[in-house]
Amino acid sequence: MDQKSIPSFKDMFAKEKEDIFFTEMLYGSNWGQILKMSKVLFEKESKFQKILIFDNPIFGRVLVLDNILQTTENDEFIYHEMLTHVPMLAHGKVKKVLIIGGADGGILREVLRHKGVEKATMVEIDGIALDACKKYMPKLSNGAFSDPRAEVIVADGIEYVKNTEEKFDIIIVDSTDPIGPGLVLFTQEFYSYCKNTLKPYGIIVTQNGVPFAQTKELIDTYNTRTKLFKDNRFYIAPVFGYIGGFMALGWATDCVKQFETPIDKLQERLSNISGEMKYYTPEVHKACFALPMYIQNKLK
Ligand code: AG3
Repeated sequence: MDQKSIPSFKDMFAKEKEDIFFTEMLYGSNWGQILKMSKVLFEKESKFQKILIFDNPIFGRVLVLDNILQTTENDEFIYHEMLTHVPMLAHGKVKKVLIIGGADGGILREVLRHKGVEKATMVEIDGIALDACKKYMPKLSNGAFSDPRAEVIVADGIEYVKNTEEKFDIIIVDSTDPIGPGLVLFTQEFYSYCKNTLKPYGIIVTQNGVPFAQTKELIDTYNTRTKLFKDNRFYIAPVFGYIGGFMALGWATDCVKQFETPIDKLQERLSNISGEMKYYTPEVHKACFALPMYIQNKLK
């Protein structure tokens, strides 16, 4: 089904009595996933991308950008906890965090759970996506946008890291896949600006797709970042809405000891975080860096 030929999902609901489905074909035309849309809440084409928000009985509210599922209310905790707490707890003294992307506010919410954080700056390119998420997916940010420690800037992430004089302990790149507006966030140029924006013990983490299906993305990122950082590796988490098994999350830093933070330190630092974890544990933190052989083979 050609998504572009559909004028409006809302119109279809008005006319049709049959169920209506969202089809995602991220990995080419041979494999995809479909989700029933029990209700469409928002549909709009911004300057950067096509935004769609709908309800699904299994996933809850779902955010889709350019026909790719980005996050869902019911499985978002895995991705947002792992992308946030793994670098922040490994570091242990985080005061300033930079988030690139992350319109839904899930990363901002997790960052601000850390009591030691003084400022979280989020740079999101698409103001329309940001407003739509605030309005239709409020559970994701859960009040984070009104936290006084949050600074939200609507701007291009690469321009921001190129020009800012601020330095951060952690940079979290919560991007789309390397297509459309997200593409530039996978370049050597972008990573080198990020490196300059990190403090001495700083760590940058990124989303790097599903290795089984997006192998080139994994290898390209690995090769690019090996040129820039002393420690460059991936860790894994299974995110149900990102079909294809484990998702790879990228980790890069010049401070090699961050990777070795012992489990008792991680445990101790957990007390500086408010609320409960749904996925992260110090044991999961240690284990997630152990890569299955099919992934290791790609990184030789
Ligand atoms: N951004 C990552 C979406 C990746 C989709 N890729 C895939 N299915 N292989 C998520 C944004 C959540 N804040």
